[in-house]
Amino acid sequence: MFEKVLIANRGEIALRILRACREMGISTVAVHSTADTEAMHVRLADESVCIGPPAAKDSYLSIQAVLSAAAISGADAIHPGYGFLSENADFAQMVAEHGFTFIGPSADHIRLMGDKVRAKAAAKEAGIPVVPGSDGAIDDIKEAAKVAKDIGYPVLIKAASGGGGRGMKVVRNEAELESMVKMAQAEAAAAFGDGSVYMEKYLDKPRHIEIQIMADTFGNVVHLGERDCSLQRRHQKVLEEAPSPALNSKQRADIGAVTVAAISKMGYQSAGTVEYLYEDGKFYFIEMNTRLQVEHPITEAITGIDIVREMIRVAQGSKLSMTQDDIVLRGHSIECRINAEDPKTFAPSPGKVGVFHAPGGLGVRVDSALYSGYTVPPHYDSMIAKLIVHGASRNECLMRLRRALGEFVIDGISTGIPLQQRIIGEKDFVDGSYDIHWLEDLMAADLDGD
Ligand code: MV4
Repeated sequence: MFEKVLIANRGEIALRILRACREMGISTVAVHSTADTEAMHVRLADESVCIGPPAAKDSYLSIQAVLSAAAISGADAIHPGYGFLSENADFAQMVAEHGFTFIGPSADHIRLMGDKVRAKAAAKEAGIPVVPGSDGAIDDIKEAAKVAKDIGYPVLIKAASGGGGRGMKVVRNEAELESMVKMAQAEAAAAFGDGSVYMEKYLDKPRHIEIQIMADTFGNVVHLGERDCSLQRRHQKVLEEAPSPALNSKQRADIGAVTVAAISKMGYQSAGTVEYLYEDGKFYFIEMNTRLQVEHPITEAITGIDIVREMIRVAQGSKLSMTQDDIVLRGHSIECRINAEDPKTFAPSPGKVGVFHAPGGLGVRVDSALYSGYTVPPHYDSMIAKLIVHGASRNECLMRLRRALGEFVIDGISTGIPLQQRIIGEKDFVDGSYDIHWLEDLMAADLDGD
């Protein structure tokens, strides 16, 4: 059993992990940069270690600094949260080599899923449906042209080391193919130090639906249903909901079972998310995330399961505390990400918060490290709060969300609250009929001046 866990993160997710540890009787070590001495995660932790200057590369991303903090504090295990070092396979490996437990999957699984070509091949091999395309990286343009003709244009060129939408190119016809592949390879080599690219059929108007899984070291694997993360802008999720308004219970059970069987075969352990594009009733694997995700609370809301506690349990060698039959999805949940940003230009808006007042009441959860008088530093991600609402039905959830957004007070800085209020008032959103392009189309319509 762990006695002390070091939390290698900051902000709301550091608090989230700290809360799980405290409820389990585990003491906590916060790490922080010199920009975060007044941060809430430092105040709430049992002890804290300063690991460097404000720039993330010299503090939260410094493997050496984090491992030193674990050594001097006598921590048993390290939880990486999301972002920063959470999907760095070398970090996971070094954590283990230095005698600590990494609260997450094995370094090998992180490495496998970090290479999008290998990840796709592994998913396909394990029985997961994938997008038709080149089997592996493109090394012969003639062969690629043949495959493209077979699957039909448009096709999409993706970087093997990309992910998160970086380095993708849509190719509309054969005349463009060679130059686009060469351009994509050059850009990928410059951006990721790996020029390999692969090709897929371009899906025109898909939804982004992801399955949350949990696995222990005894071979037990469960899924906790799906999240619909289609509402995004420039590959940043803005609002997520569970369950997806697009799926029925048979589709949910089917894709859940396929995903669990595949994860079992791979021998994966810890929490993980399998990302799919969903179009015309069919699922296509795109990536797997080997970390705790920002939007995990909506799954916690509809399942009643503490995902962070389960991650800690399986990392210390305990069994999952539930089986698939124990998991019952109840009601509907929506998360709004609230960023410190200009509502029109989306430029980051750090600075000093005046009054901070979070909404509350039945079915309302706010995960945030903000407090009145806190200064949001300019060095990190601009997400400052997550509002998570739960209701018996989607309609109840929407009414509650409208009420809760109206209660929020964050004085002194600009936030994305008005954007969220706008989104949930749109008819398409209320109807649940939106795809991955919907929000950007809505924003573009604004600029066109209507
Ligand atoms: C696609 C796609 C259409 N067709 N693949 C973007 C992020 C990366 N994880 C995968 N992405 C996409 N892959 C095929 N074959 C469209 C996207 C995509 C997207 C996916 C999920 C959420 C938001 C998105 C926004 C733009 C494009």
